[in-house]
Amino acid sequence: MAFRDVLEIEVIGGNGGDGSMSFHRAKYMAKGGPDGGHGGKGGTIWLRAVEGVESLERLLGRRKFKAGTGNGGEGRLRNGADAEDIIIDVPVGTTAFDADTGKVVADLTVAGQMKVVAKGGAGGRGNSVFASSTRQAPRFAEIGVRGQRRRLRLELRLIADVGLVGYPNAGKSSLLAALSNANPMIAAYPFTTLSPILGVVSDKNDTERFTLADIPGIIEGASEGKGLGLEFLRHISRTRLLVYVIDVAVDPARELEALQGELRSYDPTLLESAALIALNKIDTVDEEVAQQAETELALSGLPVLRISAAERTGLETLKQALFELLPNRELWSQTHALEEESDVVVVAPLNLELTQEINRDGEPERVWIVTGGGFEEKLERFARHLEDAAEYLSGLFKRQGLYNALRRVGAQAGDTVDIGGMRFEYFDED
Ligand SMILES: Nc1nc2c(ncn2[C@@H]2O[C@H](COP(=O)(O)OP(=O)(O)OP(=O)(O)O)[C@@H](O)[C@H]2O)c(=O)[nH]1
Ligand SMILES: [Mg+2]
Repeated sequence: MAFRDVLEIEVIGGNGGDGSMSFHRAKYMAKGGPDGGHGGKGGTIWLRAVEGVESLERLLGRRKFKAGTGNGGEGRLRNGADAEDIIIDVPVGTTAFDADTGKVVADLTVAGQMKVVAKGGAGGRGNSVFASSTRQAPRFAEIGVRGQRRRLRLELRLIADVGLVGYPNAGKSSLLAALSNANPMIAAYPFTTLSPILGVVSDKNDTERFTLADIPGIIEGASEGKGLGLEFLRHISRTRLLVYVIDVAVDPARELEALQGELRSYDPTLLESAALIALNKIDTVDEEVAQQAETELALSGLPVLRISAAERTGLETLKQALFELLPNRELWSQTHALEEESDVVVVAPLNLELTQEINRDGEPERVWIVTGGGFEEKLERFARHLEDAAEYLSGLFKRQGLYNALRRVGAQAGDTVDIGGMRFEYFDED
C-alpha cells in the first residue's frame, strides 16, 4: 500500500435553483399578481477532520465532489428546497490549498473541525419580489448563482508532538520502538524507514502522553532531492519539539550541522523549534569519544543526552527531558496556526469606457461600456428575461451608484450605457 499523503481533488458547490416567474391564477380572476417562489440554495462542500484515519488514501477512487443544485421556485410562492451539503472526511492534520492560487483554504488540526471549501450558490429570487406600485407584473426572475468550483491540493501532515530527525541508520526507529508503543522496522542499512510512523509515549503513571514521529533519514543534499529528499519534513513541520538523533561514532558535529542545514533550506522556522540532541549508540564507543562528541555538540546550545536505544540506557532521562521541554500545546498552536484564506469575494474594479458609434439613423452615438463593479454578474442572473428585467436593472444600478460614477466621468443625458450587451439610456435627473 502506497503511502499517499498528497492528493488533488475537485470540489464543486451546487448551483442555486432558479427563481420562478409565475402569475396567480384563480377562477373568476383574469390576471393575478406575480407569485413566483425563490430557488433553493445549492449544496455546499465541507471538509471535516476525523480521527483514526492516517492517510488520504481513503479518498482515493473519488477525485471529484459535486453538490446538488437547489430546486427551482414554483408558482403560488412555493420556494425550492435547498440541496444537501456534502461533507468530506479527512484525517486530522490535513491542510487544503487552492491548487491554482496556492492559498490555504482550510487547515484542520482538531478532530471535528469543519471548513467550507466550495460554497453552494444562492437561489434566484422569484418574480414576486420584483413587484412594485409601478411594476405590477414583473415578467422576470433571477437565475440561481453558480456554485463555487475549485481544485484543492490536500496535504496530510501528521500532527505529532515530537519529531525524530537524523541520518539514515542513526537509530531513530530503534528509539521510537524503545520509547513508544510503535513497532517500526529496524535494520542495519540506511533508508529502512520509507514513510513516517507515529507512536505514543506515556509517562510512568500513564497520566501524560505525547506522540512521537519517526521519519525517513535525511542526508546532506536532501534539499536537492538526494536520498529520499525532504518530502517527509512536512510531517515534522508542525511538531512542537525536535529530537536530533545522532550516531556518536560518526562525526557528530558535522552531522548535526548538515541536518540543520537541510532543515533550514526546507523551512528556516524549523530551526526555531524547541530541540534536543539524543547522542545514540553510546554503547559502541569509549568514554573519551563520547565526551568529545558531547562537548562538540554542546556548542550548538542544545541539550545533549547520551543514550543507547539498543541497550535501553539513558531512556528514562531522555523521556523526562522530552516531557519537560515540550512547549505547551495551546500556546504553541496559537503561534503556529496557518492563516486560512478569508471569505472575501473579490469584485473586479469598475471600469467605464467611452466609445463612439454610429446609430441606425447615421447619427453619432456615445456609448459607455461598463465592466467590473459586479454589474455584469448581476445581469447574468436575469439572462433568461433580460428584456423584461432591463428597466428594473437600470433602476437598481442607479441606486448602486452606477449613474453617479458615470456622471463623474462626464456622461450626458441621452448617452447609451452598455453592460455585457444589455443597453439602456442614461438620464441625468438632477
Ligand atoms: N549498537 C547499537 N546499535 C544500534 C543502536 N540503535 C540502533 N542501532 C542499530 O542501528 C541500525 C539502524 O537502526 P534503525 O533504528 O533502523 O535506524 P534509523 O535511523 O531508523 O534508520 P533509517 O530508517 O534507515 O533512517 C540497526 O541495526 C539498529 O539495531 C544503539 O544504541 N546501539
Ligand atoms: Mg528508521
